[in-house]
Amino acid sequence: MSESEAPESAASRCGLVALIGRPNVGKTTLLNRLVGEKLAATTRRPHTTRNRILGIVTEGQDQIVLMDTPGIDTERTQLVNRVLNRTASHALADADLVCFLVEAGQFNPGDERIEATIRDSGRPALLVINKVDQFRAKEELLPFIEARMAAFDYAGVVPLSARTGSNLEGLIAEVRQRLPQGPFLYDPEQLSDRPERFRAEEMIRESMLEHLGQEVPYSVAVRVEDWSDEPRTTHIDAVILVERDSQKGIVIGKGGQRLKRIGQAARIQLEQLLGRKVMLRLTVRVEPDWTCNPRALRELGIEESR
Ligand SMILES: Nc1nc2c(ncn2[C@@H]2O[C@H](COP(=O)(O)OP(=O)(O)OP(=O)(O)O)[C@@H](O)[C@H]2O)c(=O)[nH]1
Ligand SMILES: [Mg+2]
Repeated sequence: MSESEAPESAASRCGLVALIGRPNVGKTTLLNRLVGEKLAATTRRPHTTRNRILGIVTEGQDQIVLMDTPGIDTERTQLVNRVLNRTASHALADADLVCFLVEAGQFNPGDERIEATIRDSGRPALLVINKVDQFRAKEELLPFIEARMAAFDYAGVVPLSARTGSNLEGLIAEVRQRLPQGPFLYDPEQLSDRPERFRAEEMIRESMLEHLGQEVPYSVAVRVEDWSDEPRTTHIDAVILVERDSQKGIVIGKGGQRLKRIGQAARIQLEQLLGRKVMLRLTVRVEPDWTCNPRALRELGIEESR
């Protein structure tokens, strides 16, 4: 910290905290919980998160800037996956502290590779053991923790449940202790670096993934094309992008029924987000092989900007 900084910032602490882990371990659920608002989509499916998303938690003199990241999957080689992995590793490089999320009682080769990457990064890391609510044999958690501590010198271990919210305060306390001194990076009122439009796209995408079976892979994207706030209602036009005609048919469903349900569920979430009535119009468009196209990835905001 430079000596010219205002004295009132001298006591404050602020740090970048990366949420890193395999797909589907609950990183975004944890982010939304810690911030107290739904910032980004969470689903049962792996590869839900596509971008680095900041969530900001300010308590007293401390500001925690959480970086949610796409789940790291080193087995897939498709362009979109390479981009997602890169986004996660850049977040790791920028972090003051890493929260390495794993699922209680599970540690597979994917986790091992991520642990090795964290070790190589030289960043201090907390092992965050999520989903303890569904881990019945709680006494088995101890050997699990011991094995991890033997493998890597974690700064701390925090078992919690992002879904039920149990022991979130334990994580906050561990993180706060390790924040570097420095001025806040964001206004204390601010919760995210993402505009409402992004959050709206995430809610539509979440609704879509929840209403689709396994037949449409995660290669769907949502883009809000028009947004107008009128006195009583917000009108939102959004496009759902798929890669193939067959996928378009699946998203629309028989007689348009599925698309209608996707829209209804998303509208309810959007009305909660905006606190007003929403008219949502959804269209499905085919953009062939967008997950392999660097330009399309950039246009969708998936190729990161640092
Ligand atoms: N039982 C239980 N389920 C959880 C918990 N936290 C998250 N989940 C579920 O795990 C699934 C994945 O959650 P996400 O938050 O989308 O996981 P993620 O790590 O962000 O996944 P990617 O974005 O794909 O990397 C969802 O179905 C969540 O509801 C938890 O504490 N307990
Ligand atoms: Mg996620």
